[in-house]
Amino acid sequence: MKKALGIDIGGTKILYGIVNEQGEVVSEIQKTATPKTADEIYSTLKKIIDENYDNIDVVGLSSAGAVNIENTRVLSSTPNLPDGYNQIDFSTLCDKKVYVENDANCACAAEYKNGAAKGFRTVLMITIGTGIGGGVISDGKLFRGSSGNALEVGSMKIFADKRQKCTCGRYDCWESYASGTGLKNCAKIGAKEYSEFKTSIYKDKNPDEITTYDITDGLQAKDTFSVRVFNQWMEYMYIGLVSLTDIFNPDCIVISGGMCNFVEVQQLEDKINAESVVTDVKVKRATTGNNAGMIGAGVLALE
Ligand code: BMX
Repeated sequence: MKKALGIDIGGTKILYGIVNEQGEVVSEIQKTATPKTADEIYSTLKKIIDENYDNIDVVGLSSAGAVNIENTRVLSSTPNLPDGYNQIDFSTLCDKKVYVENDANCACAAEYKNGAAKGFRTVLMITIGTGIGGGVISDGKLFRGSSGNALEVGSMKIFADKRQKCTCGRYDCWESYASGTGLKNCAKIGAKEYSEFKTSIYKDKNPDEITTYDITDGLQAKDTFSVRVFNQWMEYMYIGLVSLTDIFNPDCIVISGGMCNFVEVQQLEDKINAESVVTDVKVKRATTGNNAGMIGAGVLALE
């Protein structure tokens, strides 16, 4: 069976391991801090590939950002990625095939091949972290769109009246309401609008300084302000997901990413099935966890 070196380039760490065609990790998983410059990222990747070269057939890279149709470059130039990152031609890293794919598309492939969506046919995967990414597998194939950037769902507009500026510079992107960053934004607005703030454990905090973690901690502490903020956030999550369900008609939706443990999966499933045109969709939490990008990149590179 052929093997890929799967590498997940994250904002803080680069995670890597060898993956087979079944999406199983067949080596030790290793990690190293993500360097701050594009040049250093390139040389770190080169070193990792050189060390594993003799044991692999191909290399798969997972990265946040839009990827070109040839799967050789990351085109986005959002503040999350260092200057020059979008100039890197990853195919020059070695003489074996090097395939780069968006992190959410990789997570979708990983969940389909060997995770929560194994056995389903049409899978919508949403990853909720700093931003929101998405991927769709339709009849076993990743849906890529005309230029390879389908399912950049974090950029989907959910209001038309320019209520909130997104980190990308545009207005009212879904991720500015329903990501980890979105939860912080919901808290900031809620502190001004909800009477519960006056009795909240955070009442003395500057609303601009309430963090995502404050709200998730507040939930555990049953702080009524945090609960209301969280419910509003879940509502934003839901309105995006119900529309995506109507568009893609998935039989399974997988929720992954750093925020997935806080999402009420059963509640989402019940609401989506009650209100979308499509019925009988299963909503599941991802099972490949932090390894999703690495596994998915490997699996896709081997296809
Ligand atoms: C953003 C976008 C997507 C990515 C998603 C989740 C960039 C840099 N990122 O919408 O490509 O899939 O965030 O990324 O353009 P995460 O880093 O929040 O997991």
